Amino acid sequence: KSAAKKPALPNDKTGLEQAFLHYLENNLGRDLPSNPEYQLSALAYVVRDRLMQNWKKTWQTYNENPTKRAYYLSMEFLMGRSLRNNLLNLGLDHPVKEALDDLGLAYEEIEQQEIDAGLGNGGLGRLAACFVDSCATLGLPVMGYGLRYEYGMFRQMIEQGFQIEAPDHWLGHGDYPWESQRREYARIIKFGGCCHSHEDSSGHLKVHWEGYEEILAVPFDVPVPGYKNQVVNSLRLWHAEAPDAFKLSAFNAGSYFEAVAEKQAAENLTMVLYPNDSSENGKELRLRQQYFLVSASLQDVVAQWCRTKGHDFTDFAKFNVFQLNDTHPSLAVAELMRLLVDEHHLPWDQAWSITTQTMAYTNHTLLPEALEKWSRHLMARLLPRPLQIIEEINRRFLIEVACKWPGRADKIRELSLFDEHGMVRMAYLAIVGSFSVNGVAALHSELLKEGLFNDFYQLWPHKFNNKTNGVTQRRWLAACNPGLRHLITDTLGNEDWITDLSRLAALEKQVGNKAFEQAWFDIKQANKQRLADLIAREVGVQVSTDAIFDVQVKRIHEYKRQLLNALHAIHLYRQIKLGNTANWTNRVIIFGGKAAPGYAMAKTIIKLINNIAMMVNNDPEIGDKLKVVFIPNYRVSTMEVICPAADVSEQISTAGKEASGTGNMKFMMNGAITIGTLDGANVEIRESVGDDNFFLFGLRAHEVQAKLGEYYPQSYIDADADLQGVVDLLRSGHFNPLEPGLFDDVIASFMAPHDPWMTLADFRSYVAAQEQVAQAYKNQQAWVKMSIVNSARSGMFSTDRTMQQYNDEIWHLTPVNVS
Ligand code: DL6
Repeated sequence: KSAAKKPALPNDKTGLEQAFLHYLENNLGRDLPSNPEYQLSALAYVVRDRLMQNWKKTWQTYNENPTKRAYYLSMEFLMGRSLRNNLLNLGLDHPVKEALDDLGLAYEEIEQQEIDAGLGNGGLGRLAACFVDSCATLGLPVMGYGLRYEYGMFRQMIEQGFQIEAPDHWLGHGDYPWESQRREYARIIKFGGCCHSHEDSSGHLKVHWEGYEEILAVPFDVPVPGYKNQVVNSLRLWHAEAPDAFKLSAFNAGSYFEAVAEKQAAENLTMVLYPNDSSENGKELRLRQQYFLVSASLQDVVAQWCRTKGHDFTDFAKFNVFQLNDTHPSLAVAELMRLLVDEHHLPWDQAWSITTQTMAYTNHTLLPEALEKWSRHLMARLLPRPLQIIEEINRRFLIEVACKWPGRADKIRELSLFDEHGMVRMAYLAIVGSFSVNGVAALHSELLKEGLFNDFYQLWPHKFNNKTNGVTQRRWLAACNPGLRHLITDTLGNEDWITDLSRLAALEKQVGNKAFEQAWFDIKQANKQRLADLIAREVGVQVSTDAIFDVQVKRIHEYKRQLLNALHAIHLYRQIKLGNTANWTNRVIIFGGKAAPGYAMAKTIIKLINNIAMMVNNDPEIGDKLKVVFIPNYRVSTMEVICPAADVSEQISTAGKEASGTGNMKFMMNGAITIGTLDGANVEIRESVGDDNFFLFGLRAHEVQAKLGEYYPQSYIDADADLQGVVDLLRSGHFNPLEPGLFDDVIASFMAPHDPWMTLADFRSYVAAQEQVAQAYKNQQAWVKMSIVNSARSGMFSTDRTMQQYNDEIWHLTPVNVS
């Protein structure tokens, strides 16, 4: 109550200026002009104070109105920078800029000092960050739980065209101003040892997990403000430490070096984010990370429950729901059972009923190599008790399977939580233990039901649902595209679209309004200039903003088919060299993205793109007709410059492979036109904008499926002189004169009849769609219209809509009012 009564901190220009100077001078010991790093720290403290006020008020509101809460468990939260977003959501962006202006400081220069919090690989982690933003804006009592990796996603450098990885010690450059350590909520996590069972006095079998090693999970809380609603939710990130007792006993035993080494080993647990987005490599440390996250978070929630309810778990499921972000936290199913059965002595059936009413699982991939499996041996060594619990879950589940399909041993084999090699199928564990299973775009959710999880769908059709992804328009439009923000707000007469993106629909009335169209065009050109400056700075290539900015930025993966785009670049290059340039439209093809360090093919694709770029960009005959650039170290803050500047958004995955995509939504919102296959959320984007405002090409998902086993890449070459020319040029070594054989594997991959990505099958229709793009871009007025329509119809791709659906259909939380 005392917090609520305290006078609010001043948010006017003068008050902010004084607060800034106070921190700069008294806290950091610097006078103006100091360097921009100090300026960033001082400004962050000013913002933090204001967040803290609302944070306390939010906690107080939650505690005074104990309602149901949701917990978003995710191994990744790709937050990026926080300053601009926090200022926007607190409504401080204008006064802060004025205050800094008054002091002769440039806000833009200060914000550049902030290092991205890159605690995620790509789409899945960034989605989690958008989700928590939207939940706070909707006033939903949702807490994020993740890991505080000391090293986030690696820094990518390009040397001689090759990807080089460097560590991302994002915390090492100073303190992270947005976090607060909360040692009082630290938890002990157990690893190793063995289990013993005995009968208790009432004849019940009790299991003891003994001889385990302990690691301390220390939480660091990051504030997540809603948009101008005084709500500040929490993202709790766990950091691993050796517990003090452990250190003391080792030191006392005289094993100083061993003790230090073991302390180091404990802290290694949260040292580094695994940089694989679509394949799991079965590393022990990764399993440790997953269990650490799950156990710490569930213990936290259960302890909070016990503080008010003691050991009475009757209503636990009415007040708590856990959303599992992919299978990475699916051990939560076993861990909640362990806590309820072993530590709170609930009978199995009651614990199972609670668990299966509180867990909800989101699947993010159909790729078989990304479906996690953990070896039973490894689990037995590391997590003996959770493994026993999984075995018991499986035993009971297989009885259900047998009842559904009597006499079908094949079903028992196929649905067992353990595969024929003794690996635990984590997706199956998640499905069996959850009341809700969702995909992340309409097509993806259908494919899950039809294919991958069909048997489970037959068992439990009611569990399956779709929640099409989104992105937050606050970061991905309002904050990153200030020009468009102002035009939209001036045109619509208010900023309501910032919390209700469907309002953008009204922009469509402006199609045909010359002044509006001109303003729209001018903003895009200014954004293109900003990106051109970044390219000049980071890549050393001058690009003209009169050319089409044709952008593909995302993780480098064969299924995303950067290779198809690269073949198109070679095709355009070849056409120019052949003199086929009548009616030409200049184009800049922009790539960006990281390859998993162990993914050789993806790394060679990066090298190929860079070699093509080298050849194209240095040929005077090519000039401005074509430029190819690879922007190094693609991350959230680079996307904030890229997506407002794109004309064309490349979403060209093999149909049926991309679960949703979210970059596609960011581009659309900012007025880029998609060239894409019918894959993931592209399907819904196309439905929203209509066929005239989308460049469609390629095989459909069922066609890809039907071609498996009957795919002959050579036949496409034989039938297409352009493709033949492109492949011949590549094979001739034209792009690798000094590196013979370098691209042989890449060529072999798209020439192979078993190429699952069917790159050559889509080449012709892709080139045709690109020709339409080039012709359409010539008519600037028609292009601007398409751009406006794309943005105006992006309403449903806000995570505000997504989270509303999670809440209406899965969580059923009551929004809070913080005042
Ligand atoms: O749902 C977020 C994001 C989707 O937009 C992408 O289509 C999908 O590839 C990605 N999935 C993953 C999971 N991969 N694994 N493991 O990153 O999720």
